[in-house]
Amino acid sequence: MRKEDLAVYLIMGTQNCIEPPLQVLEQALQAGITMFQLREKGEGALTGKDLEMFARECQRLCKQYEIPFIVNDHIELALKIEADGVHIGQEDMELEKIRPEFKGKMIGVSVHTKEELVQAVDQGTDYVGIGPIYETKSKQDAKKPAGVTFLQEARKLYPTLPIVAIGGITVENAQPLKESGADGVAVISAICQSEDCRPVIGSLQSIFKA
Ligand code: TZP
Ligand code: MG
Repeated sequence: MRKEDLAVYLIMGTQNCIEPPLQVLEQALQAGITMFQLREKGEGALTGKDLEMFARECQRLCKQYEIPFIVNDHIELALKIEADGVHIGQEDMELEKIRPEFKGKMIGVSVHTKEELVQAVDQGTDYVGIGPIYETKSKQDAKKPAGVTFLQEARKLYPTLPIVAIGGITVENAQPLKESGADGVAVISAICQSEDCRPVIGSLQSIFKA
């Protein structure tokens, strides 16, 4: 994968948005997000055919703007609709097991410890997500905010690994993440809960695309 794709990585599910989700996604694509992950989770989350239909709509928009379309957790769905990749956590399927089905596609893994990081890299992850860096309201079972220490450590260990920082990231607190070695930031609320996501995306871009 291209590390540049991680610069401004939008994660979104229908439950995250204050405006209609497809409208949020299209506006974010227009404003210049570099990657998109559909993360449909929690109370009222779409399932089955409804989820598939929504995923296909998101995918169609991402194709139109030539942005990678990643599916969180739903491995079967990602395969069925031929998404550009999947993102998995430590509780999900093991990377090694799914790699054969995702040859030539992206697999991203969330890691919180050095052991998890080393394992993900050894198993051939395309990128890792590190966080939560700051306090987040968007993930119910989020771990305690970890700050930048582990991010810095990960960058030292793997100078060329694509790394995206996640958790409570806003325009105001993003700069230290660049300095700590992140290739980009993955955000939910900074975009989905904003009245106008365009200036947010513009500012994040100017930090990470520079
Ligand atoms: N994983 C770690 S924190 C988080 C996820 C999915 C939520 C990030 O959302 P926000 O609103 O950008 O803090
Ligand atoms: Mg998961």
